[in-house]
Amino acid sequence: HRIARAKREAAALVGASDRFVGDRAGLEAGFARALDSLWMAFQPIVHSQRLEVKAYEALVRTREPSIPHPGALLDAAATLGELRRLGRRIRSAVAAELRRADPGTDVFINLHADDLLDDELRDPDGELAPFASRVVFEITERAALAEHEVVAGRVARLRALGFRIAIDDLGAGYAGLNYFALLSPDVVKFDMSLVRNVDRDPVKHKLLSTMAGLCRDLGIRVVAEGVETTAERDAILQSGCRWMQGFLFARPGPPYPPAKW
Ligand code: G
Ligand code: MN
Repeated sequence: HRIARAKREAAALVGASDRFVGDRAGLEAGFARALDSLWMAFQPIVHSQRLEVKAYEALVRTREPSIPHPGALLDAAATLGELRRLGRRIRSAVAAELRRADPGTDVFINLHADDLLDDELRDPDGELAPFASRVVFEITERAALAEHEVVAGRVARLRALGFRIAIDDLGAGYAGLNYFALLSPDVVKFDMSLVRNVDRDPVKHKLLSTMAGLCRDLGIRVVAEGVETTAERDAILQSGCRWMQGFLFARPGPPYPPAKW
């Protein structure tokens, strides 16, 4: 019985690795096509009282059907060990847009934890360096960061080059508050899970007000993400957060979508 089970397990393992090898070639080809067809969508970040577009977040998109959304693109890059290549391609695409047509606002760019360890990121001759004073790198608390001293050193170097740092997706349910101490962020973005129905949820409202107050005391700017309704917008304003992003104002689109109210 034990031998039979071992054989079954061995067969399953061999089968699985065969499948992996087959898929890998397909994945590599799909990923290469995704990189070739990569483009950047932009979504406005608005000051919802002054009705001004304050910044744009750059969001990666591809035209490759086998990699239908940014999450799949990041998964493919992680599986293939190509995260840094993807990060470079994204930053290069943003820089190309800024050279082609400069929105004249700040631009927020998502970093993967792995990008922080890429030397290209802190190259003073890098493509984004000329725009450093207007670039804010978003670091999600979803990503596990490397050793904290390493991260702190890399972030300090980015600051020395003039870049700013944002904590992305705060409140999405991952470890988070320690990132305040680690990254000393210039900006904090509240996750849309905190924003959704905040007008009808007193706990979310209290959380947003408290976090917005803490950030104000620390001199950190706050942005509420994923705002979809005017009721959410008004509740967020009441909580003391003025900068917002979401479908209510504009969907992400080719550079540079205007905002509506
Ligand atoms: O993790 P990050 O905050 O970078 O994710 C931004 C994503 O959220 C983008 O893919 C964008 O398309 C999406 N998004 C932006 N605004 C809204 C919104 O109002 N509602 C929803 N459901 N998604 C949004
Ligand atoms: Mn983001």
